[in-house]
Amino acid sequence: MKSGYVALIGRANAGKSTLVNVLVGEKVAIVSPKPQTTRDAIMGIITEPDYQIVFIDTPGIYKAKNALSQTMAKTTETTARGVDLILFVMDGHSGLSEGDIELAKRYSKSKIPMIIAYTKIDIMPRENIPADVKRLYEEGIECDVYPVSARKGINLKKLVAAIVEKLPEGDRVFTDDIVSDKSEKFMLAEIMREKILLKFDKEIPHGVAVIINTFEKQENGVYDINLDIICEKANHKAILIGKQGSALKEVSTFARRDMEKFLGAKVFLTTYVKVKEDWRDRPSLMDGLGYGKKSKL
Ligand SMILES: Nc1nc2c(ncn2[C@@H]2O[C@H](COP(=O)(O)OP(=O)(O)O)[C@@H](O)[C@H]2O)c(=O)[nH]1
Ligand SMILES: [Mg+2]
Repeated sequence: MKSGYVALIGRANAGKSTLVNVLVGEKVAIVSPKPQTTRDAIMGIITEPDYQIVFIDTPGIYKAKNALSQTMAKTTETTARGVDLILFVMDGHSGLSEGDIELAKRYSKSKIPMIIAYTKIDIMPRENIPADVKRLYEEGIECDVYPVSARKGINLKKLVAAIVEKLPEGDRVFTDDIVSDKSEKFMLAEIMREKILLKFDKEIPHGVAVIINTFEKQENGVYDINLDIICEKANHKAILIGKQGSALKEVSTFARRDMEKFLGAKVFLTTYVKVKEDWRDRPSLMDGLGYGKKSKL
């Protein structure tokens, strides 16, 4: 039996969370076209008779601008140190950046084995692939590169086989019915945050945190969910709510539908928008919103 931890490392927006969700076959991490969608290290687990892979999706690598993104960058670094394999995710569609190369070089020199998933090949000319692979080798990054598409499911079996081959022999860490280390409550808050990321632009979604106040199954089988959307500024609150509540109603409807899919039951959802001035720069507030040091791996 092979078993081990695999950290997904790479630029924000490279496609790490999408890849983990597809490999695990269930949504364990939210996805959006905006960078910094993932804030925590999230585990996604595949268990088969002869192997168990515990993926750890990280927030990714980028310049930290505030206390929240500093914590996120640290989460990525700490996660990468304690694993059996690094799965470096590169966005083939947007092309190799100097930052990608520098980072990949650094990780390839560490003692932990590394594999590169070169993703999004469904939306790029295939003839660009060999040039990028050549460039990586020329830069001295001599690990296996797997061109894949998470969205179209291209080459994923080969990628998984390569991962399993590099994992150590060992017993499974998790029982075989578990796909994630996160609670239902965490996923519900994340689903709300995903819908906000998809609808709103710029700083608004990045300044949002979601707190689940109530999560209860009623006797009729319907889940009663009550949550707060915390934003940083009064004018953000106005935008989040929209004209006569239209914006909030729209994102709440999308969130409720996804929550129902996730829970397999009807949901009665109530949402409130509250302001906590500049919470991303205030570590004491971050603790309360679940992004403090205590809540890290
Ligand atoms: N076409 C295509 N888009 C992808 C693929 N993987 C991810 N994306 C998109 O890339 C964006 C960022 O993905 P995400 O998984 O959140 O990236 P992360 O920041 O690295 O976790 C999202 O809009 C995804 O839908 C892929 O294989 N093909
Ligand atoms: Mg992500």
